Amino acid sequence: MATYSLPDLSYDPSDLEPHLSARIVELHHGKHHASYVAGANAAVDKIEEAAAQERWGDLVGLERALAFNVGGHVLHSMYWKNLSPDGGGEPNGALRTAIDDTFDGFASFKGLLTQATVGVQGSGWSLLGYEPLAGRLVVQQLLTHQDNHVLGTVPLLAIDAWEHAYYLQYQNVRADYVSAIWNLINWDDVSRRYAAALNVSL
Ligand code: MN3
Repeated sequence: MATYSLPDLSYDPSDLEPHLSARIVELHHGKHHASYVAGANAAVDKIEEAAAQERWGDLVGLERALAFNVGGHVLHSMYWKNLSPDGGGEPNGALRTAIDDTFDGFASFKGLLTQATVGVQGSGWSLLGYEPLAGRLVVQQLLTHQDNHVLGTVPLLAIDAWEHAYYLQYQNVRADYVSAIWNLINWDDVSRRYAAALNVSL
């Protein structure tokens, strides 16, 4: 039995228009995300096989494949929930207070996360996360799905900066995609993740 499975979207692909086209969402979820799910299951199986056959030299590549594919599955599973047809605007409550305290206001935070996303070199993601040791919010920039991650940080909001996330609609202008994505952010989902993250200790 497969360990990982592709989650359904909670909305129709066309529901994120005009900010994200239905075709992008269909391909991104049905092809790209699905490939990371398949890759994650394959990596789990191959590590079991390698261990059973004591092919230890295979572990370096297989562990890399595990981190890449499970990372992709985690990030995309979050991404779809972080977006909503009813999203946009600004957060409120405890998350808003933390953003204001940490980043000197929502506008400054939005600028930082925007630039972190636009500035990813090649394929990667930006994240708003909660770092439990300091007990503070942090903006991160991931390369591919896992490199550059601040270990232990609980991701709250993940923005995909791979070209497949926007190229069909925005071509090479990643900044226009990032500008549009702010209209879809599901702050209720991000706030729920923040409340849960506060209970994490390292
Ligand atoms: Mn993607």
